[in-house]
Amino acid sequence: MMNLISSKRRSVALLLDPDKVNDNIEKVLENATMCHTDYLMVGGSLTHKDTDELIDLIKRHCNIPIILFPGSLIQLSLKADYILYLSLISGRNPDLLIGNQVVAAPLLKKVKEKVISTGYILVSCGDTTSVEYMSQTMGIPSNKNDIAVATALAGEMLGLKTIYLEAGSGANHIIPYSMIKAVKDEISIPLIVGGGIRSTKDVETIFKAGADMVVIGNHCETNPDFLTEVCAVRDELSI
Ligand code: 1GP
Repeated sequence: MMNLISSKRRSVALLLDPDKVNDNIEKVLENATMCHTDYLMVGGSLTHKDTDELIDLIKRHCNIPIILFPGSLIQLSLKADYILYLSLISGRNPDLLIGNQVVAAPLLKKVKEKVISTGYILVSCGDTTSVEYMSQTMGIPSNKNDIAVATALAGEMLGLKTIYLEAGSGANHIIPYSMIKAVKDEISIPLIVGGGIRSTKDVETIFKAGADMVVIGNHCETNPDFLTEVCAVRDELSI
């Protein structure tokens, strides 16, 4: 299971927010399958729709593994193939650092093998994002690589299994190359990066900086071909 996010092979995850899923979903899944999308992530900052329902629907239409990316406790589902057990280690909101994890632990115990403990690190990349506002935490300034590195290292030494650098959905710009690289150079666990990705150049930058997995959300909703282009970049860089 731990090779889900392997440092040996780059991967692409398409983020599906249950609130934003519409009649197009079958087409989206067909396209995701065609371009060999590695994972589908399910979750969002303010989602209130039934996560189980979306996961069932996805499973009826494709075989891409599903990673739950819960924005809150009400999004918990045991039906996903993997569950990101997120601790918002860039923030100082105790509920998101450990409180919610305690509430969820007895339930998740049943599916321990699916759980991936994740150091979730917000980085401020422009205007305040939904995740910053909803979490009531500030992201790390995008020019403070030393803080990002120290935070990621703390996460690794606390025993977390992966680090997720998050600019926030719709961020004005991606997390800078130098920050991703600085973090990657210091940690030995896999690195996920997402938020504000709008071009293949962004994807290339993030992969070249050392990300093991990129997560794309918003931009695929308006530009369905984008996912194919992102997967092509992954493939080119993997040659
Ligand atoms: C996943 O929050 C991101 O890390 C998704 O961001 O919607 O901007 O791609 P976008």
